[in-house]
Amino acid sequence: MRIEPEIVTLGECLVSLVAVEHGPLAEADTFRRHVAGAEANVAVGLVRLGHPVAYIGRVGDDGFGTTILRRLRGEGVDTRCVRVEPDGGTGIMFRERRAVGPSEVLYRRAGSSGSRMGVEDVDAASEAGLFRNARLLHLTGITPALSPSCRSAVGAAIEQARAANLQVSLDLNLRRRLWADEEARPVLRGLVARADIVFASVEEAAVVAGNGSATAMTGGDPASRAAAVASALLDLGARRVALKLDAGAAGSYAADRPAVVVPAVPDVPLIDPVGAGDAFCAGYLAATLEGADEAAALALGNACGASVLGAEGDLAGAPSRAEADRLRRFTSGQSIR
Ligand code: KDG
Repeated sequence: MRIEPEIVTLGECLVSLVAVEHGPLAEADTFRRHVAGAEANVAVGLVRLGHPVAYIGRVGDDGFGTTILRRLRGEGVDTRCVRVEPDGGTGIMFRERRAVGPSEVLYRRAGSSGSRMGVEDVDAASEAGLFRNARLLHLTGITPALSPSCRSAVGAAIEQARAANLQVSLDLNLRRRLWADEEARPVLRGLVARADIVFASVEEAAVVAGNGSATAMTGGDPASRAAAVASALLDLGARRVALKLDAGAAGSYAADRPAVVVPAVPDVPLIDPVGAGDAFCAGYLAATLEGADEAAALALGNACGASVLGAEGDLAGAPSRAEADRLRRFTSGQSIR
């Protein structure tokens, strides 16, 4: 018997080849294969926490597409609306690992099957009944950056979600290797205006919020900067805003009344930070769907993010429910602002 999805998401799932050794990409000669893609990471994170997810997208009819499908299905993600393109190719990314500073990413995804998703994929998902009993549509700012057809697919998914009374969550996930801030800003602002829950780092939120909040980025403590950009996103039309402070290292912030700050899980060994933001979204969304308040949702998000930091790969460290609940105990010291 098929379990109906509670969450629907769409995007490009890629194979990520992650350097085994730390150092610059130019020196990397051995890579390990992982499944990646922000929405897929959130999907796996939610399923591991006990919330059924359906994924909409495309992969090529090649070995990497098979890897992705096996992984998603093995995790229990509903892939009935993932199309395998006979004439396509699965997107690939290469990722170096740095002990210090940000890691470089090399995309090989232009024209990939994932980037050829379009409105017809969303229509097919609707006809398959994916939206009928779901509660939430999760989107990221990566998908509209991939191609005009992907951008239209995101718009169509929001329309389907609205018609079926789903909430919409959006992680800004600004990817500067895919588009310039000037192109991204109006598109992401339009999506923020239609979202119920918006996730972002403070820096991404400032870019999307526009000039006014650039000033807010220069002064004050992290929570005041978070408050400034969160209020800009709320003004754009978002109903709830959850921010990662210092990429999650300083915890997270929700623009509630009053606002809530929950510190990060302390002393987490940093093996691989990529995917931690997606795990944060999964934890926050799971808790929210369970009726938790903002502080509890941030705490579960922080716990899931911390778990991903400790494992190589974009989704490998996403915790089970029991693991997340254990970690959550270390992140409950909330402060109210
Ligand atoms: O959030 C992690 C993602 O960035 C990663 O899994 C790959 O989706 C990805 C991207 O486009 O960079």
